[in-house]
Amino acid sequence: MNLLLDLSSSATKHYQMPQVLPNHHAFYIVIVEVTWYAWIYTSDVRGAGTDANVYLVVYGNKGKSDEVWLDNESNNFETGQTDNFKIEITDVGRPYKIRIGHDNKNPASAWHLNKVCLVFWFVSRSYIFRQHTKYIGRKLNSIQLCFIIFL
Ligand SMILES: [Ca+2]
Repeated sequence: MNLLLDLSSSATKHYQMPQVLPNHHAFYIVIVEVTWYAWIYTSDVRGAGTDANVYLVVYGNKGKSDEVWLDNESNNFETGQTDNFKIEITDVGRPYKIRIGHDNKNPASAWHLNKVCLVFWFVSRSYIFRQHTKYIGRKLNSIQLCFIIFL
């Protein structure tokens, strides 16, 4: 199934106010946002969980998203825990890479990430980004604060 063909029927379209060019021709900029679910799997190893604020950036064949901060009312990203977020991002096309990291805030900020699963809700298509080799943040004085993970 072609992912790109399905976007138009599932996307939310936002229309900005019309812009007027010097020659008085008006045009509209259409920003298409797409809904994904992001499943974040924190590793089940000692000290894996974090209380820092976590963000996600998705890179696809049509571009990259803004940073999306992942938060809800739960204590997220605890050891062995899976957290699910619904995110609305610009249409990046088919994902091939993500950047996921945190702001190193709060004492227990070190984080050991197992994997990220992005699910395109409309066609139940999923992409799994695996990362389970190291910590980021305030552990062993790691200065790395994000993972860049390819499919
Ligand atoms: Ca936490």
